[in-house]
Amino acid sequence: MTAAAFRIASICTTRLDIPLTEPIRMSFGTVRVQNIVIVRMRDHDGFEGLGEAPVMGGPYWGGESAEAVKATIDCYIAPVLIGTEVQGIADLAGRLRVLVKGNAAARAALEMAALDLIGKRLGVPAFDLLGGACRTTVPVAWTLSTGSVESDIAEGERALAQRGHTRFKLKLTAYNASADVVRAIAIIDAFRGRASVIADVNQAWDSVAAARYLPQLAEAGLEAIEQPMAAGDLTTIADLRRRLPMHVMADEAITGPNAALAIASAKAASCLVVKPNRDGGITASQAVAAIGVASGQALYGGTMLESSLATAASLHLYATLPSLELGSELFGPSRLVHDIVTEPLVARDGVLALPTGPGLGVTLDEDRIAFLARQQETGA
Ligand code: MUC
Ligand code: MG
Repeated sequence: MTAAAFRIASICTTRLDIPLTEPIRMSFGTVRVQNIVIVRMRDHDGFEGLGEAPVMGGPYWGGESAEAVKATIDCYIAPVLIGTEVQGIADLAGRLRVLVKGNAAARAALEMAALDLIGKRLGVPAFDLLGGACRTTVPVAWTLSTGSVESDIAEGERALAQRGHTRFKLKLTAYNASADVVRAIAIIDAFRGRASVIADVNQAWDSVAAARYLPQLAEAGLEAIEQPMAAGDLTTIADLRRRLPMHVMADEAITGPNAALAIASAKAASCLVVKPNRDGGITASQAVAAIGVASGQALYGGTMLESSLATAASLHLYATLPSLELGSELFGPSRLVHDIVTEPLVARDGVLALPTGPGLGVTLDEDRIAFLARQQETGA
């Protein structure tokens, strides 16, 4: 039995729906309510590890929904895991990959709970279990998607002044690429010299739109374009990337290390978005990051609009990566009306500070969770 080993006594899941302070308009739809599934994993010594699967409103960004995450864990994974001994997160992640196909968010939440539990058992922060911290703070980009240039720029000024963000992420739409480009260039110009701008199309452009508009955005000084075309199209974007003086980031195209390897081989990106919720867990994201570094790509710490619980887990991972050239976008806790921990992780001076307590280093706000669960039940 390794020092990290423990025996699972119980696994319980709770689904919470948390409104956003402002809707986020993305090419696949507008997210107004975040669904999260909280996982509580307990061992026989009374320790409890916490995990979270965030799903933005439903199976619209990726293929999972909160209902599916909860059902997969409750009906298909927990009954198999309860009573068994876990040697560590690599052991658990490997068993989960064999046990179920897909279901990356569900697997990531369980692995996160095990990481938190092991850290609490050993009295060490998660980053120490992941190889040690290379940085104690992680930069955070702020997402601008208010629906108009004027309000985007106004919100960007507030984010810069109040929280020190020096990178903005724009969400582009599916239906009006030319107007999006005008909006992006206006925002790039408004913050030139004070903040950089990246833009995420979430797969919505075809090869003609990409060929027409990406050079214009590069010329205007966009720092990076994220997933402009369909996840499966590596050849078109590889051809474009060679001629673009800006980062091309892969996000939805990455479903784990194998996909990261295919992207690296095709030279279809110059930056990989690291995202445990998408990759099936932190150990899978560590492999994605290693492939990115080995293939000379930059790294960016992605988000799925997590509460401070899963934000903490991503923060521990991103702090241990050997490089993180474009920082992260861990802004979820600032965008949810309610958080579920006692001390929310909110950026100050444009960065998030790494929690240093055992495990993930955050404590659930049980009263807040009970309030949200009651509100959900009564619809009040
Ligand atoms: C993504 O990068 O596609 C979640 C929030 C946000 O700003 O972007 C999405 C994820
Ligand atoms: Mg993205």
